[in-house]
Amino acid sequence: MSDPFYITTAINYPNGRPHIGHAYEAVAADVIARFHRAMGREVRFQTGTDEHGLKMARKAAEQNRTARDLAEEMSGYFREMAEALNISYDRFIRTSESDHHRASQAIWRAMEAKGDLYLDCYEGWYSVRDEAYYDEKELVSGEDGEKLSPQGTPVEWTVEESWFFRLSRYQEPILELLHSPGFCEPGSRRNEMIAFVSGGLKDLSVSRTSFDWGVPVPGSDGHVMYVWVDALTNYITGLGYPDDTELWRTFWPADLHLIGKDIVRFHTVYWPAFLMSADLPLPKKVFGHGFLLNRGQKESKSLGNVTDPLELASRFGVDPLRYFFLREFAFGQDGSYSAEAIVTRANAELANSFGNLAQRTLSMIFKNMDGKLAKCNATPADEDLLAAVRRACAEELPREFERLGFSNGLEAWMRAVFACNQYVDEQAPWVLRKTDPERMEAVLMTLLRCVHDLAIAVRPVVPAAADALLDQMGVAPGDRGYASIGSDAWFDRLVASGFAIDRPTGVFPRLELPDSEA
Ligand code: ME8
Repeated sequence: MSDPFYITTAINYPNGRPHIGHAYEAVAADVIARFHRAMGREVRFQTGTDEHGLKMARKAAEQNRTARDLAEEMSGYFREMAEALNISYDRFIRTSESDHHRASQAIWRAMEAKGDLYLDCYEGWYSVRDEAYYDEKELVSGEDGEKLSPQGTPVEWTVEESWFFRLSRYQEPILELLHSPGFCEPGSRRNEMIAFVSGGLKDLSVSRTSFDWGVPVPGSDGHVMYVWVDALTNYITGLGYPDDTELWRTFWPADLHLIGKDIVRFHTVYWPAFLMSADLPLPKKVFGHGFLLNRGQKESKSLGNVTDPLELASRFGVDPLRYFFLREFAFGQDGSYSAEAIVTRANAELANSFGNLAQRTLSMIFKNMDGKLAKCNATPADEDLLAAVRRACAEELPREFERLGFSNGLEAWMRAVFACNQYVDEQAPWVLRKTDPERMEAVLMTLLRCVHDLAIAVRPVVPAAADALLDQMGVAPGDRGYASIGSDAWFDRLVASGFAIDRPTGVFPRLELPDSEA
C-alpha cells in the first residue's frame, strides 16, 4: 500500500474519567482514519493519555496517592472508552512510557544544541487547569474580581527558576506558517492565532522545579519539562523518534493533528516552533474542532450535568452515537447534545430511512427470490437511481469527508437514501410480484446495489452496523472500500457463487426515549 496518512488526537489528561468531549474527538478521528483506509490509504492513527504535569500531581495529592497510580487507573478508562466506541487506533500512547521519555529528552537536546534553551527565572501567571502560562494582558476578571485565564480558569502567581525556549525567535516563521493555506483550520481559529502571534511572542518557560512528576530535563537536576513540551512530543514518540525507523520515514510529518479549539495555540505556535528548532518537518494540518455542550451548557461537576459517554453508548448504541456526533452540526463549530436529539436523529435517518430501506430490500429478496441474486436488465429509472446513489457515495460524501465536512457529506448520503425510498414506493415491487415478476427482480437487484453503495459510504461512521449489513449481503471484507462503489465485480462474484441472502435482521433498531426524558 502507499499514500500514507498519519492522524492523531490530542492526548487526554487522565486526572478523571473520560467525558463526552473526549468521546467526540476520538470518534471524529476514528471516522477520518477509517475513511482514509477505505479510500485505500495506509493509515496510522494515534491516541493516548497525557500523564505528567502539575494538574495530575495535585489531583493525585488530593486523593492521597501517587500521580503514577492515578494515571495508571484513569488511563485504563480512556483505553476502555476507545475500545467501547470502536476506535481503530494503531497506538495508544502513555506519556509515562520510557520510549516517550527518551523521545522528549532527544528533542530537548536538539533544541538545546540549536541554542534555543537558556536558564532564567520565571515570574508570572500560571493556570494549572490549562497547564498554561498567561500574560497579564490576556487575563480576564471573574465575578468576584479575581483574575482568570482567557479560558476562565484560575491562575496563580508563580516564581521559579526555569529553562526558557527562545520562542521569540520564531515569530516570523510561525506567522508565515499560519498564513499558509490549510495549516490551521477552521479559519476562525487561524485568525485568532494570527492575532495572538502578531501581538509578539515571548520566550516560553519550559521547565518546572516545584514538583517532580514529569520528564527530567537532561543534565539539569531538579528540573522536569513543562508538561506541554513532553505532551506535544508524543506525536513523534509514537513513530520511533529519535530513531530512523520505518514508521518515522513513512508517517512523519503528520497529515492531521485533530484537537479541540482550546489547545490550538499549543499546536500551531509552540509545537511548530519546537520542531523548527529541532530541524524536524512540520505537521501538514491542525484542525481545532468545536466543543460539545450538554443542552447548550458546558458540563461541570458543580452543575451536576456530567455525562458518562459509555453510558450514552450503552443506552443508544455505539453507531447511533457516532452518527449523531458527526451529523448533527458542522464540524469545527460547537454543538449541543441531548438524549432526545440523539434519539430523533438516529430514528429518523438510521432506523426509519436507511435501516428500513436495507431491511425491506433484503427481506423482499429473501421472500420472493429465495434470497438469490440475479443479473437483470436495468431500465432508465434503475440507471438514474444507481447513478444518483453512486454520485452521492463515491463523489459527494468523499469530497466532503476529505475536507472534514462530515455533516454535509452525510446530508448528501441521506438524500440518496431518500431517493431510494421514493423509488421503492414508485416501483412498488410488492405489486410487481404478481403483475411482472421479472421486473420485480430487476427492481430488487437495483435496490440491493444501492444498499451496497450506501453501506460502504457510511461505514466509517457506523462501522459495526454497516459490516453487519454487508455480512448479510455476502459482501467480502476486501470489497468494502470506496473503490467497490459502483463496481459490478462484487455483485458478479456473488451471483456466480450462488450466494443466497438469509432472513435478514435489522441493524439499526428504533430507539426509545424513557418517559422521564420524553
Ligand atoms: O487538553 N467538547 O487534554 P484534555 C469537545 N492533555 N472537545 C473537548 C471538550 C468538549 N466539551 N472538552 C475537551 C488536553 N475537549 C491536553 C492535550 S495534546 C498534546 C495535549 C478536547 O483531556 C480538548 O480540546 O483537557 C482536547 O483536544 C481533548 O479534548 C483532550 O482534552
